[in-house]
Amino acid sequence: MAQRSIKILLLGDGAVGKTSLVKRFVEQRFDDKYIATIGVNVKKKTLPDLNVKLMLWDMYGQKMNKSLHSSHYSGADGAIIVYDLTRYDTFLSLASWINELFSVTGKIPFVVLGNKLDLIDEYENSGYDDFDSFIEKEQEDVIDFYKRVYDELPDFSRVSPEDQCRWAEDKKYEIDSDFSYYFTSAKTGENVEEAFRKIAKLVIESDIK
Ligand code: G3D
Ligand code: MG
Repeated sequence: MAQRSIKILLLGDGAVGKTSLVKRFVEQRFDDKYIATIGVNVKKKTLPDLNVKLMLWDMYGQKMNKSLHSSHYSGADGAIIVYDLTRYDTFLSLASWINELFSVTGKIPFVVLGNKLDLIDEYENSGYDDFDSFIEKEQEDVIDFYKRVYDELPDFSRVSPEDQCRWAEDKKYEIDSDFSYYFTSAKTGENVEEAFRKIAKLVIESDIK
């Protein structure tokens, strides 16, 4: 079968780590020099076992440039929507990124990444004593987010909010559904490969349906 080319958008507020995640996944490295992405930068990576070539569209992450964004959305097969675990405002932006995306593409598969997992240990201003309590709070927020998205976008996923909530109790770092969620670090590489492969699989599965 011919290799399928899949267009994946990287979305999320500025400096959450979109460019770093792509670099980690495609080039297996991490630079801590911050070069703001201008417009869009497309990187490719083939996953031979899945017989796909991922076209990763790394978008400039400021919301002021909505029309610029939207012009790149069309034809997208899936999205990776990133927030920064150390900046709550970037988490609150998730819903608007999804709404903006879906207004152009309709409902397409996506994964949500809470990035900079490596910083959580050192995160001084969180108000939480330790990593576990931070993660617990983060999970509650994620569950709220899922519920909100479900209210706004009924029928999107076959997985019920109750199933998502079970995840909170299990304290896993991933929800295995159309709504996949990972905590990642572009710096250490934790969960990066998993997240990019997941979106590829979700797109392939959504084709078969
Ligand atoms: P963006 O493309 O979403 O705008 P970038 O974000 O990938 O350019 O990253 C913004 C900043 O966050 C950069 O740091 C980058 O090194 C850092 N960063 C990205 N991912 C991670 C991560 O997983 N862990 C840590 N610790 N830092 C990360 P600077 O300091 O150059 O602004
Ligand atoms: Mg960037």
